[in-house]
Amino acid sequence: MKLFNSVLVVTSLFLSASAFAHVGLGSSMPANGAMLSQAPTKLELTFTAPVRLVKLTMQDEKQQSVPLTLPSGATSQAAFSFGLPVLSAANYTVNWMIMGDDGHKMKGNMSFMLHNSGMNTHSAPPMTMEHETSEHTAHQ
Ligand SMILES: [Cu+2]
Repeated sequence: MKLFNSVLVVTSLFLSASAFAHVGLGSSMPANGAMLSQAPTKLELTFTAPVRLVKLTMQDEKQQSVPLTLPSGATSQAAFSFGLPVLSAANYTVNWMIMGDDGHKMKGNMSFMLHNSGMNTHSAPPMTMEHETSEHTAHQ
């Protein structure tokens, strides 16, 4: 009984500690919140620890999906790279579901904007603060 109790204590300590250590997205290319004028040809996601990618979707603001091919292997890895089709100007959101080696599933997302590279899509220079604030707060 004493052993059983201490196992419970250790387990709950571990659980509360691991809540802070959950895997998340470390970095990405394009970066979360990026505003691009050239279409990226790759999507790269780097997590803070090796994970299995359970689900990955990418959509524009009209819910049009961009096809992405998940890695077929079942081994955990921290960095993933996906070739992208030719993207048109839109706001894209990438949603993922990952499973860390602790067996916890985590969900998250990141988004970026792709602007037309043409001259007349912006009346103001593309990177002004005014533009970033007005458009980017809308798709957080
Ligand atoms: Cu923008």
